Amino acid sequence: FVTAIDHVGIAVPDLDAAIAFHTEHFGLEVAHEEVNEEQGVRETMLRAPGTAGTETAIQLLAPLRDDSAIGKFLAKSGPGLQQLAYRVSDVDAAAAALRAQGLRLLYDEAKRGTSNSRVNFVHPKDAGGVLVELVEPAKS
Ligand code: V0V
Repeated sequence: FVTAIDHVGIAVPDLDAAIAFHTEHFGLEVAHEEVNEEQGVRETMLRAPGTAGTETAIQLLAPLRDDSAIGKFLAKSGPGLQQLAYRVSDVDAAAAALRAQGLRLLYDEAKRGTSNSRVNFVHPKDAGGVLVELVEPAKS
């Protein structure tokens, strides 16, 4: 049910500094920015030039609050890779299939993700130490 690697998420303490780093050193381009209050993040999607929203993105995640998922991650692990996100066509079906295989999903119901996507997560302890996000993009 995975159709693509949607994005890789990096926890950063300073979003503007991280955007500058990835654009200046690697030539990535800012594709999207938003604040997700529920998740406690300010986030930016970066893409390689010319990939027009189809290729894997880099998601920079800065905390709005110390007690958010990213705030806690930064306090414990410091800046760095925080999540791997798989694109799926139906997040509810994907979550149900993985639950049936014995993996723990973080949410009973999918929550709102970037650009009105619907998201859920596999607990990192059930996925080889990697926080795996499942992303169902908004229907265009
Ligand atoms: C925690 N652990 C991780 C981890 N976060 N391991 C790998 N990758 C991560 N990102 C480890 C942690 O070191 C502990 O290991 C263990 O998991 C349990 O940690 P915990 O202290 O019990 O739990 P917390 O409070 O650190 O929470 C971890 C979880 C939390 C994964 C439950 O971060 C969460 O709810 N994440 C989902 C939401 C999220 O990440 N939102 C921000 C992005 P030891 O010490 O026991 O060995 S929002 C987003 O991606 C959006 C909007 C989008 O893409 O659209």
